[in-house]
Amino acid sequence: MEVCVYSVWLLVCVSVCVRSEDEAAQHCGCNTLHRPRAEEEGEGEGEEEGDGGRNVQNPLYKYSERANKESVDKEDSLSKMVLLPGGWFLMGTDDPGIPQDGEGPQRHVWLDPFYIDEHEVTNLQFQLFTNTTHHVTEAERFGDSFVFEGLLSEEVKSSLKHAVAAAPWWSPVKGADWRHPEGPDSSITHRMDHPVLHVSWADAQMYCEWAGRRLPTEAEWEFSCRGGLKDRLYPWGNKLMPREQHYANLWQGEFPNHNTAEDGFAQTSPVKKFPANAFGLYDMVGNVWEWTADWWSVHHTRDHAHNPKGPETGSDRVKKGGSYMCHKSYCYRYRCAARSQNTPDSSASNLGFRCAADATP
Ligand SMILES: [Ca+2]
Ligand SMILES: [Ca+2]
Repeated sequence: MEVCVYSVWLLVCVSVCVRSEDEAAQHCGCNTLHRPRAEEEGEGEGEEEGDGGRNVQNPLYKYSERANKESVDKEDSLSKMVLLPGGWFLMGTDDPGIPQDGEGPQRHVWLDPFYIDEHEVTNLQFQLFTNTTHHVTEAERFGDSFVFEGLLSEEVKSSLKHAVAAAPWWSPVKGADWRHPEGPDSSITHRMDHPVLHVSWADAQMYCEWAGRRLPTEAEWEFSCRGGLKDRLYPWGNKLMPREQHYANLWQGEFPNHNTAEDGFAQTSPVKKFPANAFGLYDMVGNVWEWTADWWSVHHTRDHAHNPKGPETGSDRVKKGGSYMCHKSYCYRYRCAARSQNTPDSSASNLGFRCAADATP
């Protein structure tokens, strides 16, 4: 039984699904965070959508074109990339932790060789991008973004009028953006090596384009996560904590009220703080969720697929890997087969990205 409740916060209309206890155990609420669609606000008529959902009227893309013409020495600032061989691999699972997310069925997928960033894009890297291109993120343009309430100062908390019904740990916070992850009174000064937050899908796409890269497809991301292992839960195997060691920045304790931070971090961690997988990739699960290029669908077949790119169109984009907010009791999504979604203009304090690139020109 699922009952949907709609609450309005300023111009933000958030759909929140109140579920049975078992279903609630699988929802951290972060896939329900979205901004009002154009038709909800009666705006946006005549916008051109094309090129895989890229809005060609969006001024953000003009920044990118300009940036690409500029001679900027950015190579040193970009993430090191790992060349992966591709080939056949098993995507998804026949033993889904969260069946309604479309984790199954398990299917044979072929990938051509590709490159992928060894870690999530950091604040320092994103800062060079914005300094060079003067890119303004969607959160900055909208003037707010979603923040996990447990991270907010008392002052910001006292200014909140509404939390998200049934997921009260999420609040749209005015002035929250990638430079101010917990609202106007916060900063990233001491977190330049942490993953950038509050970036929308378009922001992520723009960064990767500026870097001469692109977002990974969901299949590429999952291949990367698996690190060459077959049918395992995590990038390192099936046991969450081999030798009692933490392999990812997740949530320990009782969600959402008590994070013991046993792994050393109550919120994001600097990239590369936890062990790499066998491909040399860091934080594939945990730390922050990562946008992928694909539109969201929960319907898959067992048909063999070559370089799948997801549905032609959709309303949400796929994100992978879970975040520092994930706990088995609430968001068992820190597995390679796990997946979730957000509308492309969503941004939040646990969502980032990394880039990929073709191996052949
Ligand atoms: Ca943690
Ligand atoms: Ca991650």
